[in-house]
Amino acid sequence: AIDYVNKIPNNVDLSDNRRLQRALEAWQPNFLSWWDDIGPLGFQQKDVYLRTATSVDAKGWAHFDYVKMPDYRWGIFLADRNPDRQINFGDHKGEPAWQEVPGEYRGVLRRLIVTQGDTEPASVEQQRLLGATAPSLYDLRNLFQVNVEEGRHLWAMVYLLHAHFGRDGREEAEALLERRSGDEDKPRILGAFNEKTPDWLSFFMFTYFTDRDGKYQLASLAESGFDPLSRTCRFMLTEEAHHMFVGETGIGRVIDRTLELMKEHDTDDVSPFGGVNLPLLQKYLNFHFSVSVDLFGSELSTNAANYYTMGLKGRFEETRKDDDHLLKDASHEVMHLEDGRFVMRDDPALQALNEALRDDYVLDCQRGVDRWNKAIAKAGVDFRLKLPHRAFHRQIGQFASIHCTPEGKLIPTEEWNARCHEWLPTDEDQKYVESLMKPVYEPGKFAAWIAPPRRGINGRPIDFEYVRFN
Ligand code: BYC
Ligand code: FE
Ligand code: FE
Ligand code: FE
Repeated sequence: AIDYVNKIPNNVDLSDNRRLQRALEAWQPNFLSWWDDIGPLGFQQKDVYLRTATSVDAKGWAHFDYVKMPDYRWGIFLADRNPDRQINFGDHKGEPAWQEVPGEYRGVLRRLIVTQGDTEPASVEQQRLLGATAPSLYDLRNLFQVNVEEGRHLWAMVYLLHAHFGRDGREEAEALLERRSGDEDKPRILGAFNEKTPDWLSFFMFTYFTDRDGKYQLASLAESGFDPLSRTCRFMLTEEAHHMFVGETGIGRVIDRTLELMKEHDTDDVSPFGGVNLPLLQKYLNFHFSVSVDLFGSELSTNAANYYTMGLKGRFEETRKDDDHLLKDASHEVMHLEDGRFVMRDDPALQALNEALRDDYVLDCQRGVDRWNKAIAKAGVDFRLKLPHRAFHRQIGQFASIHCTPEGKLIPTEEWNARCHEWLPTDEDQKYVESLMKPVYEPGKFAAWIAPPRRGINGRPIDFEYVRFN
């Protein structure tokens, strides 16, 4: 059960550890002032119909009620401990899972936790202005639900830093509140988290593609031999599912509305009617997919091999895989560029772990694209959305130095410069999307560019007052 009496809600018996409790209570006001400075603009004093965790088991952990965001009970929730848990891969396979940080891996583990933690507040910063242009109260509420949960994910990592990394950990926890998304001097650590999320189409793409990186990274960290990290990631994953739901259904609803307008006006070009054309949607998809695949790191990485061998970060669904979980002799097929052509080559599996995780991720991304395409096909429209080639528009890894089309045709830089506007959103495209972003705050009403959802939140009707403008 979760202790909500404590200033910091938790299920880790925080009140038994006075030192830790005091350290976290000292960090808490800094978190709140960060939230106040850079969290959702303009809605801090509104009542929002939010979900709060009441217990960490799969059934009925959620409680829904009106909350003002600064009063959201951010806290520390770890999935239940399995006392028999072992390390399931790498050099320490078969040993009992660590309850404390192994001294020799301290720096590496801290870095992994900091990198994970850094993305959470970054996304809140990126989404700060979106409340001003929400397409409905339903969407506004979903945005804020995602925001408060990303705030809680920061708490999850800060708890680990404070509880297990002493003074270095406390300093890193402060630094997590000091970096800023997109800041020239103090940027967030990973590329995608310094991009802008200026409009709701970007927000839905972000929650579909970038939060899904969260799913795959958290799932890999949930395999960690460091048990507290594993347990906190397991609970975070239950929250992550809603973020990806917001993305998939958000894009699906944009498509539904576009198809409706295409039919109604018997045209492919719905921009005169305030809709999002399918080719424009494809450009947004190309951008968000490419910055998100970058988040998996280089195709071949000694960092990744070390994380695995040390037992710190596993593979997606590690324990379901039927191999030796050491991978010293295993290989993995990786795409390379040779003599101007893309070829598949077997590489050592340990070095190729980033790429293997990216493979899993790309397959998962494809599933939603297939569902969107089904709706498009059903409407009798001859257009299909496609994930771009994985070498398209990359900044990280071996493809960062080349240019190729979304179909995977290598092209020289001059051609890229002349044609990238065909594949990525231009200033004009962004201006058009921005022109659609007019807020709709009347219960049950939706902006003209997006269809209503099939159902409301927690069994409430679609025209429920999800955010109260009191
Ligand atoms: N941008 O050996 P490599 C989420 C750096 S999302 C900038 O290939 P490695 C969320 C790399 O740090 C999940 N730099 O890297 C979603 C390294 O630097 P150093 C976030 C990058 O270490 C939505 C160098 O390049 N969680 O939760 O194997 C909303 C060499 O690269 C990038 C995690 O990422 C990049 N994209 O892999 C809210 C999990 N990629 O050492 C939240 C923790 C690489 O040369 N992180 N670099 O200075 C990791 O597991 C690893 O750090 C990475 C990178 C997979 C990200
Ligand atoms: Fe998160
Ligand atoms: Fe998320
Ligand atoms: Fe996330």
